Amino acid sequence: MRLYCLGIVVEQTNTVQETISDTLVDIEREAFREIESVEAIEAMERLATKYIGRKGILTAFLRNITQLPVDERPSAGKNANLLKVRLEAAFNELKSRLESATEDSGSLIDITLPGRVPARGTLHPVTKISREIISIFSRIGFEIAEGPEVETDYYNFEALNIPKYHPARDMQDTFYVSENIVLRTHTSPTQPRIMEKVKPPVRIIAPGKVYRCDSDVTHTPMFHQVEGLMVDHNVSFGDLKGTLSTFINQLFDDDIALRFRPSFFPFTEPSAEVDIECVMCRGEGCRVCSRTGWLEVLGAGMVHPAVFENVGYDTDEYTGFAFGMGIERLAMLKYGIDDLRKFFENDMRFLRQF
Ligand code: 2NM
Repeated sequence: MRLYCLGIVVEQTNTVQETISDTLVDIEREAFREIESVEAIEAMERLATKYIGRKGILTAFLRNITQLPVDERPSAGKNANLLKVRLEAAFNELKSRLESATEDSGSLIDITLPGRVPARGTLHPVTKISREIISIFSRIGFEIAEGPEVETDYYNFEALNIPKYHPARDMQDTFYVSENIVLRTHTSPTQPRIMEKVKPPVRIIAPGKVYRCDSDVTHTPMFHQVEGLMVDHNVSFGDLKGTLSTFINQLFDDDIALRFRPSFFPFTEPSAEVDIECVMCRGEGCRVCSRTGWLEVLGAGMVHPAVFENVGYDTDEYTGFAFGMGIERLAMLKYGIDDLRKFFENDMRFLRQF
């Protein structure tokens, strides 16, 4: 006798019973192997039709049972029906799994899409130029010093030889927190704080925020300064000139002339205002330098003996120079920014350019 199952003719070499159960086992193994590789509903439905559909393999098997000896038909029919139940369950389970995968497909990650680049910030021009200034002075042996922005009257004024009647002490210029506490009006107070702690040689720059009670087109109540100080045996005005000239040439990446004009600061003697050759017109005269060919960017001088006495330095042994400058002003010149207010507006179109 021959059984036509799985589309192939199974030769009956063993007993009929063995052959039938072998065939069902083969059908089951083949069905589950196929089920495992199905990835789409359509393929699953074709598979269900193939095995348990009206013209399917299992249906054909059941129909052929009549060809078996009568006493073997019940168990063959029972086993075939049990297999049909198992396959139906498997197809149902597979179907719901495929359907939920389809519903979820909106949240599936398409790894072939180009990545989303996170928005990156840029350094503020004040940060950028501050780092550059620090880097230049570091290379010529200066260390970085920092002090508090909320400062005592003593360090902000007294230690720096700024007398009680000095206009800088007026409420119009200084933010007073209380009678003896101010928002520092310059970064200079950092210097007596350091000098009190360390003996010469001293070579420091003090960058940071300063505050003045002043606000118009060319003044903001907070701005940035860098002050420098060098104290040692035999420090001269010539050392000051060389240091500032080196600094300016490196900052503007060019050979730029410097001009020292006599001036006055309570904490230096002699004092000078330092102009640099206009970096816009190279001294020709333009709108930026008000047709003078020069830009005033620094204040400087030899540290006043009164300042040294306040910090306990021996004025017979040591001399020193100091200088100070506004960072926004240097950034405007270096990057060609024409309006101070741009630094504080945080307009992304402006900031992104740095
Ligand atoms: C300036 C101009 C000239 C200065 C002086 C000192 C100190 F503490 F050593 F006395 N620090 N900074 C100084 C000197 C600052 O800014 C325009």
